[in-house]
Amino acid sequence: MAGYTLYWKPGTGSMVVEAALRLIGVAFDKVQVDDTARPEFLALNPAAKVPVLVCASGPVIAESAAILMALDDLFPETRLLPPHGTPAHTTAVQWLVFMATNIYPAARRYYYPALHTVDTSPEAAEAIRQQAALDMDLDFAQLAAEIEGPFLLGQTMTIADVYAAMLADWYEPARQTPEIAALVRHVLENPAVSDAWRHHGFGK
Ligand SMILES: N[C@@H](CCC(=O)N[C@@H](CS)C(=O)NCC(=O)O)C(=O)O
Repeated sequence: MAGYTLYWKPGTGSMVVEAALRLIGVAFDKVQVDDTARPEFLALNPAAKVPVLVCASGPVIAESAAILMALDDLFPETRLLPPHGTPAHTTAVQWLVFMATNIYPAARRYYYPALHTVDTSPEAAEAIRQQAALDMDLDFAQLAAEIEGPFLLGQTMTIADVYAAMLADWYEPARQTPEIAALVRHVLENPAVSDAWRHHGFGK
């Protein structure tokens, strides 16, 4: 058994965690979760969501941004994020949290609007979906305006760039933004990232 086990599902946010593990180059096992409501999986994450990373040393970590920050702490030499204590580190963490708490949930409302209202009418679901699109338009515009180019923080890719590319793959209008399109192109030039991208069925 490897030191890390990634619980994953195609097309989901586990992609960025797989990319991080591949960038680090550490051995890891993969467990595909077909049903997040199964008791064995709920014991790992009662929120019934992937990704989850189980570390052989003990910790079980849920929440994509938390997993990435934990991996950065464990393997600082990989530079998933800029060095601790630098302004660049703080900025990268800010973007990670911004994306995880704003864009990721908006994408969920966009694709699964009926799960986000007690009103069962098609009109209610459509209203949720339209608002989610407006929210993502604003959030991606904010992100695009801050991209130094080609990556968020300039010439060096961080895991926040991979996160941004993942979210953009879920929302076509984001990919029309030239700054984001360029970021995605550059992110995918990294073989570790493009392997995780393909394995998760992104880019379709
Ligand atoms: N805040 C969580 C969100 C995770 C999330 O929403 N995961 C979705 C897939 S993208 C999920 O597992 N949904 C339940 C399912 O697919 O059964 C994170 O950042 O990890």
